[in-house]
Amino acid sequence: MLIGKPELIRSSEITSETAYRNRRQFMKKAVGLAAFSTIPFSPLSWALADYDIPDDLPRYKGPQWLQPKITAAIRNQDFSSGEALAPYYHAITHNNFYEFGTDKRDPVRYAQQFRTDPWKVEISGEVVKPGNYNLEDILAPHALEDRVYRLRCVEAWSMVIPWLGFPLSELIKRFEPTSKAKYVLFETILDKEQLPEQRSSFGTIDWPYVEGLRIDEAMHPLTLMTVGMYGNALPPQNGAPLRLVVPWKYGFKSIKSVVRIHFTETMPLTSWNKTAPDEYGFYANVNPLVDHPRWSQATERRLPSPLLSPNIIDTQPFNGYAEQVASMYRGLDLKQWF
Ligand SMILES: Nc1nc2c(c(=O)[nH]1)N[C@H]1C(S)=C(S)[C@@H](COP(=O)(O)O)O[C@H]1N2
Ligand SMILES: [Mo]
Repeated sequence: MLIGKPELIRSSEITSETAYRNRRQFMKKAVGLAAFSTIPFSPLSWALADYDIPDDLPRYKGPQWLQPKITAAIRNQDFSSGEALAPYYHAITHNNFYEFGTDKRDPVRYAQQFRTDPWKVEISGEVVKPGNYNLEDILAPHALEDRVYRLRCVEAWSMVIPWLGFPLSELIKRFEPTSKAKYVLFETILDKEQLPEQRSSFGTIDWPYVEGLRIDEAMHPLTLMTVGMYGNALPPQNGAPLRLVVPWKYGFKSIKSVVRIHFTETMPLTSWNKTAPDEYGFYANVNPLVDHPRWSQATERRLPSPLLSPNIIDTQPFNGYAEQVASMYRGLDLKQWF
């Protein structure tokens, strides 16, 4: 079981500039070695957790009020697989955020002026305490954790990313869902002025982007609400200022720039499921045995993956999190409920 008593270390103690510089040489070696290492909690994974962010790349600071939270973030060593992290450059320049365009480079190109503060989040539906809250107030009681997760896109590429966030379950409990709250729906901001693709008349998605989880999935300790990555605030292209991360599901479930969390009794219609129901299911659990109608899901390209010598690895059931999550789907036909 991965979810145990976490070994708590202040994230800031090991992500400072000087630490980064001192360890840079050692890290380079460690990154090379780690590709061949499968030992989960070895000293290697410790070294890898020190994020290699080249000086010429932006670090997203986020609003002033978020800084103390980021600095105080605790590194949760239980969520470190020993796999090489995606270089920061890849994580912030190879994105799916269709509101900014469908090309992988569109989000980094067009999202830089996106306004992420002030930001409101509406909590609605089957909860005792609905309301329209400032993000700062939503986050106030939650300490941030630094967790490394695999992100597996339905397009068969993947990255390993260190997130800064807190369990969604902690947030949900505060708003007291009623007994009718069987599903949770998440909605991305709708803003034609700022999001070019929402103005386009031949887009594929019916905006706003919506996603959903069953309440037990939403309450699962792996399900993370994130506000940062690589020890910094979330870049706009990665879903600033508030983004869901559900590591055992295809990436499209990890909805970005969330403005609404809504509790319902019935299974919500979600964006990709509405767009192409034969290709994208509600559950979208990573499953190497159920192929996409147009391509295999048995393997994935782990980024970075050079075109001429692609880094192809086997896809794992539930993206490698089966031990923690498979029991939620006992009795469910995963071929039918893909
Ligand atoms: N609002 C919104 N959220 C989204 C998407 C999107 O287009 N719009 N794309 C999804 C898909 S398909 C993936 S793979 C991940 C990509 O996250 P990344 O760009 O941080 O790697 O975001 C998901 N969240
Ligand atoms: Mo994706």
